[in-house]
Parts: sequence; C-alpha cells; structure tokens
Amino acid sequence: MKLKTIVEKQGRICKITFNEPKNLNALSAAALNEFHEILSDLEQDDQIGVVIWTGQGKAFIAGADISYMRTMTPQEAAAYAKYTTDLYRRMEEMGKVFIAAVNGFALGGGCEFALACDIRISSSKAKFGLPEVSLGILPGGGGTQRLARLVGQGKARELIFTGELIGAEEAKRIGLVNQVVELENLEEATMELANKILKNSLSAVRYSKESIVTGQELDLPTAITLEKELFALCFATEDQKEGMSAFVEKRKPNYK
Ligand code: CO8
Repeated sequence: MKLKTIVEKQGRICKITFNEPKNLNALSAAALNEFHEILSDLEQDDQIGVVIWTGQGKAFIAGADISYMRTMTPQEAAAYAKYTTDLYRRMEEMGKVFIAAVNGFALGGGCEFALACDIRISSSKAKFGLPEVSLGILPGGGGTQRLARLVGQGKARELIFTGELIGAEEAKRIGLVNQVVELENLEEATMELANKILKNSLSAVRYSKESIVTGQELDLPTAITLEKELFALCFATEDQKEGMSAFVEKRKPNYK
C-alpha cells in the first residue's frame, strides 16, 4: 500500500502524485523507499510508456528532508545521497519518458528530481532553485552536474552559488523548463504532451532516449557510433516495419 503517493495508471500513462503537502513533499527516507518501489513496478510494466510525476499542494518537492539530514554523519550523508541519486539514475536509464509536471516549489533535491526527468512542464506559480549552500551543503542529488548540462555552466554556477530561487518564466528562459502554463491547465498540458509522445513508436522513443542519455556521457565519435547501432536495432522492430509501411500506404501507423 502506498502511503506517500497516489499512483494512477491509465492506458499507457502512469501519473504519480507525491502526497505529503503538509511537509511540502520533502523527500523523507520513507518517500524515497516508496519511489524506488514504484520504479521497480514500472520497470516490469511494458504497458506504460510515459510516467508523470507531480506534487499535491504548493510544492512539487521542497527538497530533501532537512530535519532528517540535520544530524547525519558524513557516512550517512553519502548513503542518503547514493539512495537519492540511484533513484534519479533509474529514471534516466528506464526506457520510458518521465515528465515532471511541476506544480509548485521544486527546490534542492526536488529541483534535482525534475532535472532527472526527460521533460519539465511548469505551473506559472512554481519556483525553482538549489538553495543548498544556504544550509551549508552542496546540491548532492546530481544538481552540480545536471543543471549545468541543461542551462550551461554560467547560469548553473550563479544559481548554485547564490542559492536564489527563480520563477517559472525565468526557468523557461534559461531552458530549465520546456513549457509554462497556468496551474489549472497543468494536468491538461501534461496529458497533451504525453499523448503526442504516445502516438509514436515507443521502441523508437526508447532507443532515442538511450542514445541521448548514454551519448551525452561519451565523446562525440563514440556517441555517434552508439546512435548508429541503436538506429540499426530499430530495423529489427515491428514498429519500423509498421511505421514505414503506413507512410507508403498513406495511412496512420498502428503501433503495438
Ligand atoms: N525539509 C523538511 N521540511 C520541510 C522542507 C524540507 N526541505 N521544506 C518545507 N518543510 C516543512 C516546513 O518545515 C514546514 O513544516 P512545519 O509546518 O512543521 O513547520 C512545512 O514544510 C511548511 O513549510 P513552510 O512553513 O516553510 O512554508 P512556506 O510557504 O513559508 O515556505 C519554502 C516555503 C520557501 C519552500 C520553505 O519551506 C523552504 O525554504 N523550505 C526548504 C527548502 C530547501 O532549502 N530545500 C533544499 C533542502 S536541501 C536538499 O534538498 C539537498 C538535496 C541533496 C540531494 C539529496 C541527497 C541527500
């Protein structure tokens, strides 16, 4: 039974709502456990192609649980960071598209969570930031790495060194989020995006993600070689045959 989240599966979409609004959805150890369990379930579920994460109340995720971290030893902090970064890495490595529907505060580990998703759609009311240095720590959930990869070194350093929060429009301007909508339209906009993705071949989307995620960790020639191999693998799928036949026969593809 899930205590911290509401998990709703509908067709090929799974929506997960982090439901601890009282603590602004701070990442407690119990919540992290539950998120890992959800990912284990999703790994086994071939039906699901798109996963949407959102939060209940005024926060998406207000960060790691500060009360929990306060008395940690360096060894405990390392284990906590590993457990958290493993979770984010699992989302990157899974052959599904993860969308963060950022309803409110996405701070610290919450911003890092959104950064590990493939696409971010934000409510106009959301706020983003990595305020860790104001607490005497650094963004240990991948923030020092993923933020710079998304928005560039200069802006990432500014955000991390000042710890300042930015609004949704500024987040969009710097490329941290893909789209900003009013809060009441967040669900609709997210579903619209999910459905656009789901019209396509999910095996092709999965191979594209693998090429992008793995490729950005390689030098360019090696990444291009990987892309070529994955491109060739597409030709072993039913989806390639269906997609190209549908084009030639001037009909819509019917992907399995
Ligand atoms: N941890 C624990 N409790 C929190 C957190 C948090 N991150 N954020 C909010 N809460 C709690 C508050 O303590 C408060 O509890 P209570 O009602 O019992 O006093 C409740 O949520 C409501 O919060 P506020 O009253 O503060 O609400 P406001 O609207 O006044 O303020 C803010 C909203 C601005 C979001 C404010 O709550 C805030 O600044 N929160 C902390 C944000 C922050 O610093 N986040 C970064 C944490 S550090 C981190 O994430 C490190 C990640 C490292 C990677 C993970 C691997 C370890």
